[in-house]
Amino acid sequence: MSSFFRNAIVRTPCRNIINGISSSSSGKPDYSVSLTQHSEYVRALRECGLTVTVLSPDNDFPDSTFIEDVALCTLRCAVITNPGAPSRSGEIAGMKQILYGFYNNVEEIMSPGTLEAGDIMMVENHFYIGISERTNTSGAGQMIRILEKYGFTGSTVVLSQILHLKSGSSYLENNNMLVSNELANRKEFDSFNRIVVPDSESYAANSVWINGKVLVPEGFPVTLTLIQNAGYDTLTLEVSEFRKLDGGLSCLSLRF
Ligand code: CIR
Repeated sequence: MSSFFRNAIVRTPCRNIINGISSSSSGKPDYSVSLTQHSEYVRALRECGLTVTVLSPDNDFPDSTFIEDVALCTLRCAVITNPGAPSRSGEIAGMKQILYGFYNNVEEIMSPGTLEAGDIMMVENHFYIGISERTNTSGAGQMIRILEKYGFTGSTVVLSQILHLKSGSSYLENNNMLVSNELANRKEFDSFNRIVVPDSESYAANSVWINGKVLVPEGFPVTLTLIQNAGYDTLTLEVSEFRKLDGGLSCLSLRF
């Protein structure tokens, strides 16, 4: 059965976004264009039926618009993470109070565990957790124990090239999984119908299923067609400024 989402939390980009972490050579994001792209994103979330809570920009943290990384929001509990990037660890401040507005149960990942929730892909009641430069085995182990307390299960997927697990994969419900080549032949995902994104469009492996629609980044026509051919309604969004910081569509919201 597909998950149905009602809420999203986003954080407006801050002026300091130009100093966000980046491995790309495509230059710094343009702050004002990032604001426009972000408000289009919020509009798309609303179009998918979500009630969107928009948090104020936090100029102390250049990457704070990538709010997906600081919490995991499930249907039964929320978990505040412990980001592995030192410049992002303070982004969790204030999240507890915000999440208690939606949940009775808010758990936390503790050091030495690190975890960024871009590394977590929810597939019904199971959560795949990427072990990456940002998420270590202690963080993943803590997360799995927390999830088990709430009747969920979790397992790890060791990554070598991508930033986060969801930089290279997206679960589109109905057993369909969009994957980049790095993840296409992983035995962990053998049982899924894998839609493989061509290398030239690997960024589009981070697309987002929301209540029957799939949000796809603008400019990746092959992937868009693959998703449409699998039977989905799609919505494309320009996210060039977030891409300059290795961020994708999923990173910009918590959806639950
Ligand atoms: C970072 O390196 O942390 C940010 N510039 C991008 C985070 C992207 N988040 C995600 O994939 N969930």
